[in-house]
Amino acid sequence: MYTLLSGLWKYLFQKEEYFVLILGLDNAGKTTYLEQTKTKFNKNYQGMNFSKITSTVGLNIGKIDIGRVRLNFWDLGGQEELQSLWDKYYAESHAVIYIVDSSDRERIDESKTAFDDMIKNQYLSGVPVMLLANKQDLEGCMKVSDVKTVFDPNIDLVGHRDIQLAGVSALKGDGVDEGIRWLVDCIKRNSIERPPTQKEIT
Ligand code: G3D
Ligand code: MG
Repeated sequence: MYTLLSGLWKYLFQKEEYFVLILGLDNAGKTTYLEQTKTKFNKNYQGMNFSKITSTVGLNIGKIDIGRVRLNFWDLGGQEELQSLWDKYYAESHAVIYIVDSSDRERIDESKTAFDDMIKNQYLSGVPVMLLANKQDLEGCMKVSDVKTVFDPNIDLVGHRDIQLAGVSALKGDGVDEGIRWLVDCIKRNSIERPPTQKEIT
């Protein structure tokens, strides 16, 4: 009886809590993407004025609930000197969203190098990765297929995990909803390897 009741209690009041890292070079659009995600998934979230977003020095956090899943986001600063902090979060993370500025051809190789460093890290082994070619709304930006060409060569570093590349506009919100839902499915699939923490709804 106790098991039954506690099972019911869990079903009604507990969420499965996961942690998602948002990585990429500075100016890629990470904080804009987080704000857009919160705006889309949190009914009561008013959202901040996108033009007020300033460069992230420490860490932005945010959370959304999708059914019984709670995603906690960590949006880390992308400047070179801050990239060394990324790996402190790897062991605790259930997924990575890696954001590329498709309008910045000059830094695409730099972004790829940072991506390779991230993806080969043993503490992220098997963790789902969503690679986003952001700023697709800008005329003349690299197309998703161009970004794919740059990011493809070291695909063997990726290992056995769910990974997808998609085009988005964090500013306009295009592609945000579908991407997050894809990621939730992947996170759930990988939850035997990386279980969630259980949390009571507050
Ligand atoms: P970061 O957190 O990765 O450093 P930000 O990046 O979210 O602070 O965004 C950096 C700049 O890129 C911002 O412009 C922001 O408005 C812009 N940006 C982010 N996503 C998009 C997008 O999808 N399309 C376009 N056109 N711009 C985007 P400012 O001018 O404020 O520096
Ligand atoms: Mg930022």
